[in-house]
Amino acid sequence: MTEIKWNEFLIPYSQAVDELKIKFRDLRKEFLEKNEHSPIEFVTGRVKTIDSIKEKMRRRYISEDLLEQDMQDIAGIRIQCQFVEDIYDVARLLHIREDMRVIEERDYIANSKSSGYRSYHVVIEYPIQTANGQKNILAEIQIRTLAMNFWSTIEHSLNYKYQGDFPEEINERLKRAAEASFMLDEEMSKIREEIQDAQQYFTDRKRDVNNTTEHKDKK
Ligand code: 0O2
Ligand code: 0O2
Repeated sequence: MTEIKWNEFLIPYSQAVDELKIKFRDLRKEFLEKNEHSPIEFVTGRVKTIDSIKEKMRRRYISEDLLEQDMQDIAGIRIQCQFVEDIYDVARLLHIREDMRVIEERDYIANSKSSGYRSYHVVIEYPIQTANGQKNILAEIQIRTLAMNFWSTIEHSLNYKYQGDFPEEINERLKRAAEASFMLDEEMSKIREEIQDAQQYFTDRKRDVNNTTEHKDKK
């Protein structure tokens, strides 16, 4: 077996992350332009580092031959939403798109992980136009609320420190924090309409102020 030329191997993944970030950020702009609530709040993305790919290959017994099909998150996109309901709206939007194909979904909101982790994962097949023609790659889209993201970012950094082997007390506190964050999401969902009305009011006022300033400047 020939050694993988990593930099070359990662080119289509990097292109996919760049393209998908632009597409999802544009989708948000489209909602705002139309004066509608955007289910997308923030979009980030990354290509897994070579070290992290190699570590996961060892941990999951993935051979080089099966890397492209068995490691679904070499290209990773993260979409943050205000409300839990938005997550399912984003998932629906992914299904109707013609520039990607949903091939797998994992609902860690309905079935949270034992760590307390909540998020909705969608694996897509995405075509990339390369110098040698089209190449279909897999990408993982993690859709979560701001509260879920807060919890998982903190837990992720603690994981680095403890390598997953948390002291019991921290483990318990993390689980309680996950519950608290879930309750926060539930409470926010209950007053969602009220919040969205307030946000609409705020946007309209900002627009009015901008229009008045523009009008004055023209005079
Ligand atoms: P971590 O792990 O959070 O410490 P730009 O497009 O210029 O605004 P840029 O520099 O390309 O931004 O980075 P962007 O879009 O902010 O994306 C990098 C971020 O991707 C990471 O920040 C994470 O927030 C996110 N990310 C990290 N790991 C994953 C993952 O496994 N899956 C997905 N879908 N997203 C991930 P950090 O600080 O690099 O990483
Ligand atoms: P990173 O550092 O985020 O890039 P596996 O990794 O084997 O457990 P699998 O089957 O590849 O899982 O996919 P899964 O479980 O749908 O998604 C794995 C990714 O989800 C992880 O990527 C994390 O980004 C995130 N994730 C899953 N469980 C947890 C958790 O308990 N806490 C946090 N903070 N994130 C989690 P990686 O590969 O771990 O790497």
